[in-house]
Amino acid sequence: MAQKILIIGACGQIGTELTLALRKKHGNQQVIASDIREGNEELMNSGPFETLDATNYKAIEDIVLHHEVNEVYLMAAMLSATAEKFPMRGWHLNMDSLFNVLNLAKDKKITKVFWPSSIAVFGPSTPKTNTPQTTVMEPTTVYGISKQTGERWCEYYHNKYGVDVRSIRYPGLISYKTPPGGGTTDYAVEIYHKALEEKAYTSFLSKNTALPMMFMDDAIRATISIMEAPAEAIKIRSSYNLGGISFTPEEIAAVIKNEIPEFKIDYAPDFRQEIADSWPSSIDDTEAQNDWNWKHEFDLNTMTKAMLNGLKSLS
Ligand code: AKB
Repeated sequence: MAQKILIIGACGQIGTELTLALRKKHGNQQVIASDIREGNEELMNSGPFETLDATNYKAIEDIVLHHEVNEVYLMAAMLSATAEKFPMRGWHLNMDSLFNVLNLAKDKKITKVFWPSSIAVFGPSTPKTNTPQTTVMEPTTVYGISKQTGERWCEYYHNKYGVDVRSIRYPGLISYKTPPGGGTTDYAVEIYHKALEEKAYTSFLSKNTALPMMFMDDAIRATISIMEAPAEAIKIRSSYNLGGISFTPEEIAAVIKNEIPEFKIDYAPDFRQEIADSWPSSIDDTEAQNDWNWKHEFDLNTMTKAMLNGLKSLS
């Protein structure tokens, strides 16, 4: 059977690039983008689009049946900073959308599911550096609690109902094509925009806050590669740790300064500092390396060059 893919939340930061990458790989008509709002021109013009509320089971089912979809990537979510402001809305969106997709797979209406987890599943009692795959997990944010709960349900649906669900714990993702929205790691995207526009940036995290991060090209490659791996290679059905790079606001500013010598940074930590302080600073992804050959490519220097060149090419 030909692969027919539905991306839910296709117009967000990850969804946009994932949709375009999958369309390039499988053909434009094979990948249906869907979101509650419309996306950028490239996404809207390159293939089918459906307006979709991820919390509406019937609406997802209709699209799946109409387009004969067999694989779903569920990218819709409320991220950490926004979910702290709207806890019930965050919980409702993050959990209901996951159950909708898992239940479609349980009822054999689709055969494979990708669902993103996050480093937010970890909390202050987790070992902070080189955080292992299996460890203490006591998340303190609404978003982290929803992702940890989601992981348990993914594993449960796999064990009980044989659902082929695959997942990655994304670190902070850095990209220039589509802005992030409502995350704690968003400073590492904003900083590049402000460096080019104003040669200055005020960071909402303190200068020594190290967090795990990754350039979007690596994240898209990881997502497609876990989905393409043979089912028997995927030994973890909750979610895989995914390491990339780890840096602080001060370190990223120093690398930007190499490219833009006038660039200046100052620091005004806000409520997001507490969220960042509860998360790991670096991640051990040995299991992803062993099970499906994961290896990141971009470091802080190559990512900074790609971000600045990419943003310049868009302006
Ligand atoms: C966030 O900051 O909320 C996200 C994440 C780490 O999952 N980027």
